[in-house]
Amino acid sequence: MDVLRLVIVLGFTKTSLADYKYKSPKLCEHQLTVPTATAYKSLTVDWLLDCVRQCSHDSSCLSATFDGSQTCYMFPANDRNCSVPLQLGGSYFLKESITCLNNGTLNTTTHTCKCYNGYIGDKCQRIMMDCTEGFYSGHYKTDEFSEYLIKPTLAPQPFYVECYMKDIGGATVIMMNSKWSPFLDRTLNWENYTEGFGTPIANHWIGLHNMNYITNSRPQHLFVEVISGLDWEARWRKYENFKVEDESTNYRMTYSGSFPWTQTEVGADPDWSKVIASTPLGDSMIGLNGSAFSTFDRDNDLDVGRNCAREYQGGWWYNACADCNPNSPIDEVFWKYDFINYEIAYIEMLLKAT
Ligand SMILES: [Ca+2]
Repeated sequence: MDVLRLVIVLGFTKTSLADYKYKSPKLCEHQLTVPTATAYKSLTVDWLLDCVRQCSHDSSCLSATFDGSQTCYMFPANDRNCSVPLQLGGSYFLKESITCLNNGTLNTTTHTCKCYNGYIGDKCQRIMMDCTEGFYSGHYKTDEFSEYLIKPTLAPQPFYVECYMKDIGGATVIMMNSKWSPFLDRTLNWENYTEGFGTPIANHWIGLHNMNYITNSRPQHLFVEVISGLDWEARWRKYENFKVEDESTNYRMTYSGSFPWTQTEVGADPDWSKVIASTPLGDSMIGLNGSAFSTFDRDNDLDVGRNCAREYQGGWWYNACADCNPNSPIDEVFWKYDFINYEIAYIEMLLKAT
């Protein structure tokens, strides 16, 4: 290979390797003839680019040479001193070190980035669209629950949510109302429910805007968890393909089906290990499918004689009115089926992408 061809090959190589993870070839500035590394693999390739590709795909390969007889030698060491011997006309390249973006940290053994705060990708270059994507990216699989940034495809800006990672296989929390946080204020109005209130981990509502972005960016199932103060068991119910439409419909809510959810169903999902009561949650959202959202100052319910939101002291998809009332001061919260005589201590709703 003459000098001109080498330059052409390398120029093309740098461009073509843009898709490869972190790694691009770097020529040694000088060439010595004393070997200090032993090749662990050699193979015949047509030209330098093929050698570079082979090395890029092989996690053990940290440097390689391509000699004049079309042999690619791979080395397990990143020889910064360029001491690997070269035949006349051959070339030697190194994998460059990885740069982790957005405060990601590099594992120098595996040469991979560990991302934080909701960033994902090989270089932590992108914010996850929801918690489910974050879970399956592998960066957060061992986390339990915490606050993360997400950016659903349709959202103009990223925003913070609480994610359940370890136990639920990546679920985005959209509301929580419990007796262990400050009570929800009964004066919360349309603007409050649209924009969201509270903070993740404590009592909060992520806002109808954000629910619209998450549920329209890709299909999501809604999980409702209710814990009673009587037996302290967590009862669950699943609403498939839960969707919140935009403001022009007053954030109309729809779902395709309602299902009891117990540990039996959980067993079908290998990522879901949270202990859930054998008694499922009843369907207290019955009759609400297709309802618009109402607050005391925006009565969109279907009972012309009543203002359900004012009467129930909360914001919700009331019809006429509802068998559940998750968003009022906790002592006013109810979930009629099957909690008629139970005092509810905790209610939480999560979205998991399908
Ligand atoms: Ca009304």
